[in-house]
Amino acid sequence: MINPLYQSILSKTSKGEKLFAILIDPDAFQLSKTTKFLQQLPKTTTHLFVGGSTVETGKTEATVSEIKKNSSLPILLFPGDVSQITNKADGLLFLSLLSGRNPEYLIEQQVKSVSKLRKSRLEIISTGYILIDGGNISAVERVSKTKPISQKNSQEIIDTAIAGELLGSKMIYLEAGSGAKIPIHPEIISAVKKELKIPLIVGGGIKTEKQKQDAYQAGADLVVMGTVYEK
Ligand code: 1GP
Repeated sequence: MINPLYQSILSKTSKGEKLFAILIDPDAFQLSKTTKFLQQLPKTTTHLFVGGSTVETGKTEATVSEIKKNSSLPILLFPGDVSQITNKADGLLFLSLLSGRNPEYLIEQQVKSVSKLRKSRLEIISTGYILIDGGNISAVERVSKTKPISQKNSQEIIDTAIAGELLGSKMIYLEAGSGAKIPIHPEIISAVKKELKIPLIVGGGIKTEKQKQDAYQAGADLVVMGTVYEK
C-alpha cells in the first residue's frame, strides 16, 4: 500500500476513531529506561512521535532504534530541524511552521532535508504546523524566533489552517508548545475542525484526561501528550 501510515490515520479518523500519540523528546529520554517507559504507556496509544526543538546529534536515531526493539507502535519523527531525520523511524511529519514568518522553518529546513529523504524509505506526511500562544514562551517560539498566534485571534488560526490545507498539507497540527500553561481552547479546536477536510492534531499543555477528552470532543482527531509522560 502507498502511504500506509497516512491511509490508516485517514481510515480511522473518517470513522470517528480517536488517535493518541505520545511525544518522546530524545534529549529528555533515558535509553536505559525504554522498556519501563513503554510498559507504562496507556493502552490507547496509537503512535509515538519522536522529536524536539533542539536535539543533540545522534540522539534521535539512538532513541528510535531502542524504541523499535521494544514496541510495534508506528514511530513518526516530529523534527525540530533536519538533523533529527533518521531512517530508523516509520514516518516523518514534514512540518512547515505556518504561523511563523521565518523562512528557515517555512521552507529552508525542508529544502535542506531533501538530500537525506531522497535515499530514505520514511513515509512523508506533509503537516501544517501552527503555533498558538499557550501562556508561556515555548521552545518552538524561542528556537524558530517566530511569534505564536494569540488564542484571541481565532480567525487567524482558522485562516492559517485552511491555507495549509489549500497548500496541500495532509494534516494540520495545532500546537500550544510543549509544557504550555494553557492548552488550546476547545472552541478554537472546533472552529478549525469545522473548516478542514484533513485530520487535525492537537497538542501542547494537555495534562489531564479531561483536557484530552475535551480536545477530542471539540474535534481533535489525534491528541499529543509529552511532558506528562516524561515524569
Ligand atoms: C509538544 O504538543 C506536544 O509538541 C506535546 O506537548 O509536552 O505539553 O504534552 P506537552
